[in-house]
Amino acid sequence: MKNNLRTAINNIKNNGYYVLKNQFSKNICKKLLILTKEIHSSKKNQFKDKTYLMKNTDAVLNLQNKDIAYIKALSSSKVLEEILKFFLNDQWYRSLKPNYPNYIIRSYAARSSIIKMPLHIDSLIPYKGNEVVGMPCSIILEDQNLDNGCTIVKPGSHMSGVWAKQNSKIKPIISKAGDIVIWDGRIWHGTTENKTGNSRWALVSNFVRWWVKQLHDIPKALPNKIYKKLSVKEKIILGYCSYPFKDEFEGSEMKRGIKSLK
Ligand SMILES: O=C(O)CCC(=O)C(=O)O
Ligand SMILES: [Fe+2]
Repeated sequence: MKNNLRTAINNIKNNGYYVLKNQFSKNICKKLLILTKEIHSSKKNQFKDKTYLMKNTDAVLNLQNKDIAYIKALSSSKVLEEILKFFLNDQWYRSLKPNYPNYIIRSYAARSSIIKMPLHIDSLIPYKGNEVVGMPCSIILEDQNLDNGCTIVKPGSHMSGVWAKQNSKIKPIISKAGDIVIWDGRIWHGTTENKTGNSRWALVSNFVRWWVKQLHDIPKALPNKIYKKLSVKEKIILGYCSYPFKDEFEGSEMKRGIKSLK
């Protein structure tokens, strides 16, 4: 295993998070930032039912439906793919070779901080043990610091087996545009308040095991013109090899291989 991959994996195991530095060029970050700001301020971004954690933030949901560039950003970092395969690939998923991912994304949204985000976990339940069910990733589009709503974590809390407690001693993650911040979904985390009046955009995806329910019906909703541009790996991570069939006449295998893809 390469040194940088081993360092990332050990940090995630021990502390619950890691920052992958310089994964995107300034140019790509700028393009994604402009695109995100445009979509966010357009009428098309009005949506229903903002959740507890998202109601007080600026957000664009389901980035995979908006522009292929968001999907290419998710799949372009080789080291990220190796980390995710290490933690999230199901070794009993035999119809895909181990060099393919078999994990999927649960959600993919752009987020800019306003008020502080309460400490929470993304893993749906807290539990102890070595198996990881989900790993959120934040592609940083604007430098983050204590004043503009950076991500904060309680190191080691992924192993606590309990729900996040507010007023915990936290560590700010100071990151730069182009970095990817990745964490074990069990870690207690949130953000500081953004006091600057400027935006703090990041693209937050939640990578999960193939059997976790997606926030929206990602395979059904993806525009065909975007589907046509996807690689096999991208189809897998959006859920096309493992979404539930309608009934037994459509099929019964959930862990499908690439031959099942249209
Ligand atoms: O925006 C961030 O830094 C954290 C986002 C987050 O924790 C979430 O969306 O669940
Ligand atoms: Fe979160």
